Amino acid sequence: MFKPILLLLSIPSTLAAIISYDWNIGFVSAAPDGVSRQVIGINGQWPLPVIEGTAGDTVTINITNSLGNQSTGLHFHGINQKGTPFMDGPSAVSQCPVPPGSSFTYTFQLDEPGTYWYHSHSNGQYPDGLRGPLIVHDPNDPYAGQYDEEIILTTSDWYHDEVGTLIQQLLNTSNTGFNPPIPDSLLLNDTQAAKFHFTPGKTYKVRIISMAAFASTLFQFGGHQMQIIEVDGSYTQIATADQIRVAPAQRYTVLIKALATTDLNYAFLVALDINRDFTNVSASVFPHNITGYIVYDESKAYPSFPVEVDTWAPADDVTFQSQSGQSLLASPTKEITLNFTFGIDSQGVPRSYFNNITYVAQKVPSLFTAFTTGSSNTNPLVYGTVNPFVVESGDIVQIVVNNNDAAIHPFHLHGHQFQVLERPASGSGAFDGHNIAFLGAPMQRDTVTVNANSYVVLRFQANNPGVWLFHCHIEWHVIMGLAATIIEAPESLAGGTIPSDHQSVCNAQKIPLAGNAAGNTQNFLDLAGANTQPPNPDNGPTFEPSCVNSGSCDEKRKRERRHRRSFPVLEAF
Ligand SMILES: *[C@@H]1O[C@H](CO)[C@@H](O)[C@H](O)[C@H]1NC(C)=O
Ligand SMILES: *[C@@H]1O[C@H](CO)[C@@H](O)[C@H](O)[C@H]1NC(C)=O
Ligand SMILES: *[C@@H]1O[C@H](CO)[C@@H](O)[C@H](O)[C@H]1NC(C)=O
Ligand SMILES: *[C@@H]1O[C@H](CO)[C@@H](O)[C@H](O)[C@H]1NC(C)=O
Ligand SMILES: *[C@@H]1O[C@H](CO)[C@@H](O)[C@H](O)[C@H]1NC(C)=O
Ligand SMILES: *[C@@H]1O[C@H](CO)[C@@H](O)[C@H](O)[C@H]1NC(C)=O
Ligand SMILES: *[C@@H]1O[C@H](CO)[C@@H](O)[C@H](O)[C@H]1NC(C)=O
Ligand SMILES: *[C@@H]1O[C@H](CO)[C@@H](O)[C@H](O)[C@H]1NC(C)=O
Ligand SMILES: [Cu+2]
Repeated sequence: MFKPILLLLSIPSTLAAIISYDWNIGFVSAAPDGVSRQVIGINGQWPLPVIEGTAGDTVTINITNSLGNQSTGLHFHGINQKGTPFMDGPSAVSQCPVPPGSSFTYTFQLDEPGTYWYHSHSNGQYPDGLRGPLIVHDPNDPYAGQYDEEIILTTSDWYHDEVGTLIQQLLNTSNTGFNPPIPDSLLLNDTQAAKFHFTPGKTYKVRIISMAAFASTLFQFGGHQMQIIEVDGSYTQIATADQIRVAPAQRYTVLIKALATTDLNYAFLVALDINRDFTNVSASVFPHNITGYIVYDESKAYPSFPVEVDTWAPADDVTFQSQSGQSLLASPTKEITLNFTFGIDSQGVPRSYFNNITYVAQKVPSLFTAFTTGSSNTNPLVYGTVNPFVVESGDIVQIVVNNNDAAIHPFHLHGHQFQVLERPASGSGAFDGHNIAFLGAPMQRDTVTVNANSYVVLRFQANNPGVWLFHCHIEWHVIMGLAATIIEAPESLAGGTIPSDHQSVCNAQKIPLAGNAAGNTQNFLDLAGANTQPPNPDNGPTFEPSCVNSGSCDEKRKRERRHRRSFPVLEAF
């Protein structure tokens, strides 16, 4: 039904293909857990199609926004977008949101083999269903011959309310406990009845993808072990595990060997982990479990008891060794420390902060600011309140996240697979700056969890010019502002050309394409008019045509806010 059109290019030395998709994005009704609701579908279908190709292929996706009342956009999570930073997808970072009625074409190369996914990166939209798998096959697979078949298994928390409603509860002045919306259920492959059919003697390569908005999922297969071979698009040396914990946006590819006989069928348990901190057993709550089955013989009974797990002690990914053998990157030439906290802002709204700054989307998408502010683009000031960090080409960048919250959070960097150097236990406090020794080849991935009241140390080499978000992948925390912006090699971004599709969708909404964060093309250091407060109310993905007509949503919202208030407003906008 979703068969991509394959056009083989006659390039002599390679067999790279162009894989084209034509996607009409619109609401459809679905009931994956028995409760019917409106979800965001593609070409009238949900669950969504798989994007699939081989490393080196080019993907082109023409999306048409038929949602009617929401803007949209797509991000291809884990794809590095080398040379195409304007195809990364986050609204206000590398593009303007695509308004209802508009089309937009994404074209990019599948640069590295592995297990990825795509999702909306526009105003917290993906929990309404706009997310699906993205698989890049490997002609030079180091594990070729060690498995017989491949299976995708997605996992996701699920809500019965739409994102817009959940955002109103989240960003509510009465939400002083910073409570995220709690999921209503858990889905496996967008159903609650996932089954593997195994044949004795075969080995299965299972690509586990978390498309969750909030909660991690814990996996244990009855009677079968997992051999982990890939995390987030980076091969690992084989790591054997009975349990894994898959945080939102993470992927684990595991080999599972079928047993020798068809005597029994087996269950596997997937538990939604909404723990504030899963290492604290007394705080353990698993409100949603799903039992799936490994079926050898349909005519035989399924196990009558679900897998019982007394203790979750999932594999520690920091102990994995990268299969690439790439040793620890040399001492950092650029260090970025991000202290993460929650707090109430001057309007009484709960927010999340890096170094006391909550991310505020700007008028001009940050990448276009880098393109159009000449040599001033090396000055973080021109980007506005987006937590900008400028790194130079070739820098060895070390990012430290100090998590001052009593829960685990998954952090994701666009544009790179970073090395994970150190992630101590909960309660370890802030990183003290010591030199890090690492034996062998550190694991690389694109989304890493940080334990409660603890830290993580990451490293990557600045070899991919672009503007890349670094953010918590709990979607609710992104909405609360937990994001920073890496401005990578700005000197090679200056003068960059904004593709015509981008120009059209920005122009259609009167969003400026050039200048600093405020759209000032004369004086790049004059930030007057830049957004300094997050939108309040935050209407999430809702398209606001009135903003377009008045030229600026920000101006319109300010007016509304002033009218609503019956007391003097002291903060300066
Ligand atoms: C994308 O799809 C829309 C709607 O079908 C169509 O009007 C438009 O021409 C397509 N764009 C490209 C580049 O194919
Ligand atoms: C999950 O869905 C994918 C298609 O998205 C399918 O290929 C796969 O077989 C399904 N996995 C299971 C375990 O049913
Ligand atoms: C904000 O929270 C209050 C108290 O819990 C509730 O009455 C109100 O409906 C909430 N507002 C929204 C928009 O959800
Ligand atoms: C563990 O969780 C319980 C229940 O939420 C809480 O009372 C206790 O303080 C927590 N312990 C630690 C060490 O965080
Ligand atoms: C889910 O599974 C875990 C592990 O076996 C168990 O502790 C928990 O009670 C289960 N929760 C529910 C609601 O069944
Ligand atoms: C982050 O927190 C640590 C520990 O409290 C502190 O030493 C450091 O100065 C803070 N860094 C920033 C950028 O705020
Ligand atoms: C952040 O805010 C806290 C509390 O208001 C203050 O103690 C701290 O100095 C601030 N840190 C920075 C880096 O501004
Ligand atoms: C947008 O339209 C869909 C489909 O009719 C509806 O379910 C949803 O509630 C609407 N959203 C908003 C914010 O109006
Ligand atoms: Cu978070």
